[in-house]
Amino acid sequence: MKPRILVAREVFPEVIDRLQEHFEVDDNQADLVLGGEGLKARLADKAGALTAATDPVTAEVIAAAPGLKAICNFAVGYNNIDLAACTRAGVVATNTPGVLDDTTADLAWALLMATARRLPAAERWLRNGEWKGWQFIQWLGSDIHHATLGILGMGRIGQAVARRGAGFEMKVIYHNRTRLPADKEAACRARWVDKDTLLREADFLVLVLPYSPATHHIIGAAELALMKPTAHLINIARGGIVDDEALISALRQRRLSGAGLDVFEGEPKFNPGFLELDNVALAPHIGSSSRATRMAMAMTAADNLIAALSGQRPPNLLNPDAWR
Ligand code: 8YV
Repeated sequence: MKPRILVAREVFPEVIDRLQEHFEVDDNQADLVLGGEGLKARLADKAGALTAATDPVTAEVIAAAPGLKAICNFAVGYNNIDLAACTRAGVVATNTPGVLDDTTADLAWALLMATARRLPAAERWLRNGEWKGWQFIQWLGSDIHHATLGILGMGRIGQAVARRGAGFEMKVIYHNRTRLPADKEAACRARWVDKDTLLREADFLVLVLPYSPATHHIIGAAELALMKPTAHLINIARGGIVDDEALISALRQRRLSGAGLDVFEGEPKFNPGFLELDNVALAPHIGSSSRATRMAMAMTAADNLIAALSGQRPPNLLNPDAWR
């Protein structure tokens, strides 16, 4: 008999077809958000699951699934998974690093350019019929070319964001706990600086950090106060890394010029204060959302699950102790 697995969110039919070659699949093509209780109920008789960053794989969920062997996230971030609880229960967990780097870096740039040139507000103004005539001094934005691009968190996606800075002849600085080797710094034309210097010097600060208790509100009122009033903040990482209340206050008072945000605290709900601001570009967590990349993410998660449940070490194993 084939092992039974859950696919917790809607995925492309090709992914379900592939999984059905190996497993008895309980899918969720209706895309109901299962939440903790739903996951507990649907995972109880399963050997594995494909999960999204929206699925809370808590210790309680894991405890309710005695036959569970593998949780394969179709996301690079895995703050939705209690990794320690997985390891204790001998459940392997995997993510999808690499396949979404360029697509997510592209969105960082889309948000950066949108906030720099005030596109969302200008478009709303145009659509509202408020464009009565061209003016020389109208919708003045910030220059991107030759500005300083700052990156907090210099993993694969941070490096992809940095490399794109070359086309705009930007100065690139970054902060990361560990400094990159010289060849990678050279490929990104990036210079390591301490965090305060990064905050003080960046014209565009892009956040690309994983979310954890250690990075909760790593950008709050004190950090925002160090930034230039002409600077823009871009968050493509996770809500909770930024203190949204503090950010709204800085943007409202023009202590910060603008922000481009793909992620929010408590999403899909978010602080309604953002809607009152005309100096933000907002997106509904679509960093990796191109068809090709979402397909690659789901197929990578499927590869991990197929490996894990057939006794092979999954390529993107997060908790080697569970494998042992
Ligand atoms: C996901 C992401 O699409 O990979 C991540 O960590 O944030 C996105 O690429 C999203 O989290 C849904 O799983």
